[in-house]
Amino acid sequence: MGALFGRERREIAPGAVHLPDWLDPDAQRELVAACRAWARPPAGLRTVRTPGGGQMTARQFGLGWHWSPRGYARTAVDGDGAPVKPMPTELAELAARAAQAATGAPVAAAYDIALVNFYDADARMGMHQDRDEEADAPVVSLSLGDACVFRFGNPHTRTKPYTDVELHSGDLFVFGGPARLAFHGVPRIRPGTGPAELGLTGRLNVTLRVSGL
Ligand SMILES: O=C(O)CCC(=O)C(=O)O
Repeated sequence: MGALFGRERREIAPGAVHLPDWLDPDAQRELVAACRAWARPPAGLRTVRTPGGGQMTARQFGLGWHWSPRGYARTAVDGDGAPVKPMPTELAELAARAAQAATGAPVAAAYDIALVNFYDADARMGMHQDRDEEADAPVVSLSLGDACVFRFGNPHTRTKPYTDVELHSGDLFVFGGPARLAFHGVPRIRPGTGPAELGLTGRLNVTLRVSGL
C-alpha cells in the first residue's frame, strides 16, 4: 500500500538526517545477497551476550572490526574466535557517499567498520550510544527488509526527548556532529513490511563507522 504523503529528507536533530529510499531496489538486493554471504562462518552471525548475563535479541556480525560489549577486536572474541572478515572496499565507498549525501561534506577518514544487525519480528535494540570508536566521523546506517521504529534521542539521557522515525528498506540515516553520541535504539520491527522481491524475512541494518583505532 502506498503512503498518503511522500517521505522526504528530514533533519531529525542537528547532525542527524533521514534520507528515505536512498538505496534503489537493485542496490538493496545486492546488499542483502552480500550480507547473506558475510553472515556465514567463520566470524559469522552470532547472538551477542551482554555483561549482565542476558543476550541481545538482534543478532550481529562485523566486517573490518568485531564489536562486542568488551569493545572492538580483530577476532570474533565472543563468537567462534575466527579473524573478522575484511571491510570490503565497495562498502567503505558506499559509506563515504552516504555520509557526504547526508552532510554535504566529504568525510576525511576511511570507513573501516561495518556492523550488521539482523532483527526477526520480535527483536529490538535498547537505547544506547555508539561510543567505542575513537573517531568522531558520522555513523551511517542503512536499512533493508522489514520497516522498524527507530528511536533517536539526545546525548545526555536514554529517555525523552527523543523522536521516533519509521525506517523502511533502502532508507539511510546518518548521525554526526552534535548528534554523534545521541542515544538511539529500535523499539519495534514491523513484520512482513519489507519488499517481497528481497526475499528477506526480518530486517537487516548495516551500520558503518570510522574506528579511529
Ligand atoms: O538497527 C538499527 O537501525 C540501529 C542499530 C544500532 O543502533 C547499532 O548497531 O548500534
